[in-house]
Amino acid sequence: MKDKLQALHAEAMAALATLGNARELEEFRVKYLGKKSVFSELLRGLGGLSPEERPAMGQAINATKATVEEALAAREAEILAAARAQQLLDERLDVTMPGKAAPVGGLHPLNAVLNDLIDIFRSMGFDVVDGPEVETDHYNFEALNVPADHPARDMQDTFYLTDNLLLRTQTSAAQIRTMEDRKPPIRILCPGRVYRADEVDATHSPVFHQVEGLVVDKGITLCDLKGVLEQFAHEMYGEGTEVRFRPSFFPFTEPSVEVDVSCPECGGKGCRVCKGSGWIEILGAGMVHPRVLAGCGIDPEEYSGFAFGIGLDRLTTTRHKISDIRLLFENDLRFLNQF
Ligand code: 2U9
Repeated sequence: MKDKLQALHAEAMAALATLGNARELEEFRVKYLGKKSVFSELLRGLGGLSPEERPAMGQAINATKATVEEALAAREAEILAAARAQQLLDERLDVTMPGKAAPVGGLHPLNAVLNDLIDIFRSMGFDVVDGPEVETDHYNFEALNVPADHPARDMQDTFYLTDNLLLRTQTSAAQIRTMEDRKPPIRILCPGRVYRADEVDATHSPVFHQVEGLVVDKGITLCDLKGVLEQFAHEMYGEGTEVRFRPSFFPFTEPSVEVDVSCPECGGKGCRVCKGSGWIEILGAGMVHPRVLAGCGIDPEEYSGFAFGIGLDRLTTTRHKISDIRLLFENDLRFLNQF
């Protein structure tokens, strides 16, 4: 029995060294240390020994079993430690590695130019107001002193939805609404999308963008208009920019002007951008027609105002030397990624 015990001990220790995972450990435990294990079988065999031999043999079996149990616990700890080390290796995170850059969207060039424009006018005390794109004939034309026979009112030039509803052709309607709602002093900027039934080409789109401004207060004169628009031109195109005002005509302003700046490309010498003239037109403006003020319940004897309109699309194409206005509306990432 002693030999058998020794052989079993050697066998168990050799088997232990080959164990590699939790399943093999469990199989070992059942085979050598469980109720039906080889050691239990030996203990059961004690009955066949003489009463003198029995205690020493029993002790020897239990002692051997205890060494195997200890060795098993040690092996189990080793395997666990190895598994943990492997896991740590597998899950290692190198925090010094460069991260994966998430692509970040940018501003559309129209919005970037609009933001600059808004910043400039905000610094002069203007509020930004919004209005509906579907307007009534009254707000889009009638209230702006646009006569019934004006070409803009023609079906050919305006998108009518019904006899009375249309897609706004200018953002002025939002300003009429503001004048009806607020008492002067009024200093507002109205950026927005407008519509005209134009044929599409490199310089025309049926959908385009305007930024209109309006100032109404006591004692507003053409001098105020000139001062504000000169300040705008200098901030937009640089201090040295020259500004000139040419007489013009709009039904909603009297007198009316068109405003040119010295060509930002050639400084006024003449180039392709200014078509050799040295000037580029940037906006139209004028003193709000007394009939427009009166129509909104503002007494033209007491108050006066000036208004201006800027074509945002043309401002953006000249600033970035974009040759075709259609590029602003196609959302082609190859184009947009350049800004
Ligand atoms: C009110 C009264 C008057 C707005 C004005 C212009 C002149 C003008 C054009 C610029 C380029 C339109 O987009 S464009 O084609 N606009 O020349 N706009 S005065 O006048 C107003 C606005 C509101 C109540």
